[in-house]
Amino acid sequence: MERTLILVKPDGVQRGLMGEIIARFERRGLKLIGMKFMQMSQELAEEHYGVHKERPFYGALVSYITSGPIVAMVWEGNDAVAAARGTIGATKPSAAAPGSIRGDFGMEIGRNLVHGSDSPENGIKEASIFFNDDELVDWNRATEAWIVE
Ligand code: IDP
Ligand code: MG
Repeated sequence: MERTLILVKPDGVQRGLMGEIIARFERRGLKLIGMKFMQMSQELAEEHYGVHKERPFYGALVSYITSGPIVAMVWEGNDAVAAARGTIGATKPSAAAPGSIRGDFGMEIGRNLVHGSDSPENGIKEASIFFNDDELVDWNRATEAWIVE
């Protein structure tokens, strides 16, 4: 079972798209196991985006992600990482497929609304940066047998 860290970035919150974005993952069939509304600190942003430290857009990326509140979530499922990346769409919203979150709501790479982990290993790692074990919920979903064979 994979886990993916999903963030509704500050533009998604400010534009009133939290519910819309969360609904996409919920309807897809992923299972929510953790959620918080929070403001990312500089330290957390640098830890989360440390892999991009040498990229020219790093400074702008850290100020973007810390510019307002976000929704942090952990979603679980078979192939959760790839499924969520499909629901999110390509990094550059103007090139993202219609029907994806970025393809439906975004125009620019620096305002691309949502984060999703890029590998199962990073899903586990990123979830643990944002959530303690006791903040993740083990629950039985009533519809499970209609989503998972
Ligand atoms: P991803 O979010 O689709 O996984 P990454 O390549 O991991 O994309 O980049 C992380 C984030 O950095 C992107 O979501 C976007 O917000 C930002 N970013 C990536 N490339 C650029 C760029 O060329 N200019 C500005 N921001 C960028
Ligand atoms: Mg990435």
